[in-house]
This record gives sequence, structure tokens and C-alpha cells, in this order.
Amino acid sequence: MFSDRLIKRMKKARSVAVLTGAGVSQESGVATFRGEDGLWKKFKPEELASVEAFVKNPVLVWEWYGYRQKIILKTDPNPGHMALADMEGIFPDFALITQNVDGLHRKAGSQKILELHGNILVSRCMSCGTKSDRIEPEEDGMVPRCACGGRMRPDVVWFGEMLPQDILSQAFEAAERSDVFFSIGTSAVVHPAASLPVAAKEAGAYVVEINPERTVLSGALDETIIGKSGEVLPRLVSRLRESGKEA
Ligand code: BV8
Ligand code: ZN
Repeated sequence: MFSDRLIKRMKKARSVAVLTGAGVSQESGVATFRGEDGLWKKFKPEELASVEAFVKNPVLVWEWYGYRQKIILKTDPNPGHMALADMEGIFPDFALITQNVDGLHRKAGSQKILELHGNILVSRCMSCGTKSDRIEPEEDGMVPRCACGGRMRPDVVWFGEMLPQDILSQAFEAAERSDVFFSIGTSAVVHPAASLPVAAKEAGAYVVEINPERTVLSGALDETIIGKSGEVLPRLVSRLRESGKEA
């Protein structure tokens, strides 16, 4: 499953960066966005994951996020998340850059996480910016309010919104200094996240994709491992340990 080239590179690697997408949480039971069972199949992203949608119909948007939060609160990290937490301890310089908003990397024990798109389990006041992890809308059909009277919104990055600039620049720095860069469980269609593997490649990293199917990026990378992250990643970590690669 793992090429000699990859193992050789990883044995020598000091700095590793990983970009994860919804596919990494799929085996935990969290629906992806664009796959067969994808969220966007039932809903249109622009109708739900944008400021316009929220201003137009905050109740509908909160119902969608409340539905996703309820699912996420019942899910646990899968072996893929756990393996990434292990990898953090193997490489002196390791960055986990995620597009996911489900908090499962943190639950799995990863620490060096860069959350590009925010966290669905946190809300933020649109007037004063106060954040709260009180995530349930008071009751169905209601939009949670801040003590200041402002409307609370999910603390995620919507389409057309800027990503947190400090987190995004740390992500590009990590990609550009990495010896090996992994793009795992992402269809690589959402920017600027999808530019990270390309930036890593241009800066000289060995770039590997792990996904059950090829993506728009596959042709531009060094290697694509076809498989599920929950199956591939634990085997990669044990292969590294067998080869004597320990931090
Ligand atoms: C911005 C919100 C600008 C939280 C999300 C045209 C060209 C290029 C860009 C654009 C364009 N038109 C518009 C844009 C910009 C836009 C964009 O990229 N649009 C795309 C769709 C074309 N980007 C933005 O708007 C971003 N902001 O650009 O601001 C700006 C500039 C200046 C000033 C102001 C503004 C904001 C992007 C963030 C949007 N928010 N989510 C939420 O509700 O969740 S995006 C959403 O998609 C999620 O965050 C998700 O993380 C992200 C990416 O999806 P994936 O994670 O890749 O998931 P997907 O389902 O697509 O793929 C899953 C993969 O896993 C599949 O390949 C599948 O095969 C695989 N898989 C399945 N099972 C497994 C598996 N893999 C491994 N193991 C398994 N078991
Ligand atoms: Zn407020």
C-alpha cells in the first residue's frame, strides 16, 4: 500500500503537514458534503452556508446547523483521527490543517490543529462578537440571542467570507516548510484550502493524497493512495513505527 519512496521520505522527514476534509470524519458517521450521501445533495450550500442565507432566513440556517450539531455531538473520532494524533508525536514539526468544523481531531487528542473553517459547536454574536459554546437554539424556530440582544450565528466560515487570516497564513507556512504534505479526505474544490497541497508541492514537498477516489488534485501530486483514511492512516503509522521512525 505504501511506496518505498513515501516511506523513505517519511523516515527522513522533519516537518510534516496534513490537510483534512470531511472524508476523514465520514467513518465517524458525519456526512460529507459532495459525496453520494453528501449534505449538499439535500441542501444547496449557497442557500445555507452563507451570510445572505442567514440574513434572509436565520431560522432555516439554524435548523440546518442544529441538525448537524446533534449528529456531531453523538459522534466519536475514528481510527483515522487517532492515527493523525499519533503522527503528531512522531515528527518534530507537525501541523494538522483541517477544513472540518466537527471538532473530532481535538477529541482524538490532536493538539497542533489549524481550523480553517471554524467550529460548528461554537456560536458567535453578530453584534458584539461574544462567543459561546451554548449551541442549541433556545427552541425550534428560534434564533439564539446574545445577552446584548444580538443574533448568535454558528462560528464557522461561510462562502464568501474570509478565513481567519492568522490561521490561514500559519497553514500556508506549514505547507511550504513541509517535507511531506498529505491531502486526506477532501475533494479539493473549496478555496483557499485547496491551494495548500499545490503550495506545498511548489515549495518542494512530497505531496500524497489519501482518498477512496481520485480528485481534481490527483494528477498534480506525487502519489494518491486509494483508500479510506480510517484504514490507511493506522497502517501508515504502524509501518512508520516498524521502520524505526519514532520522535
Ligand atoms: C473565500 C462552512 C473570499 C462550514 C464551508 C470559483 C473558483 C474558486 C473559488 C471560488 C469560486 N467561486 C467562489 C469561490 C470561493 C469559495 C469556493 O471555494 N467555492 C467553491 C465551492 C468553488 N470559497 C469561499 O467562499 C471561501 N471564502 O474565498 O472568501 C473572499 C476574499 C476576499 C474577501 C472576502 C472573501 C470560504 C470557504 C469556506 C466555506 N465553508 N463550510 C460548514 O457549514 O461546514 S466549505 C465546506 O466544504 C466544508 O467546510 C468542507 O470542509 C469544505 C470542503 O469540502 P470537503 O471537506 O472536501 O468535503 P467533500 O464532501 O467535498 O469531499 C469529501 C472527500 O472525502 C471526497 O473526495 C470523498 O471521496 C472523500 N471520502 C469519503 N469517504 C472517505 C473519504 N476520504 C477518506 N476516507 C473516507 N472514509
Ligand atoms: Zn452580543
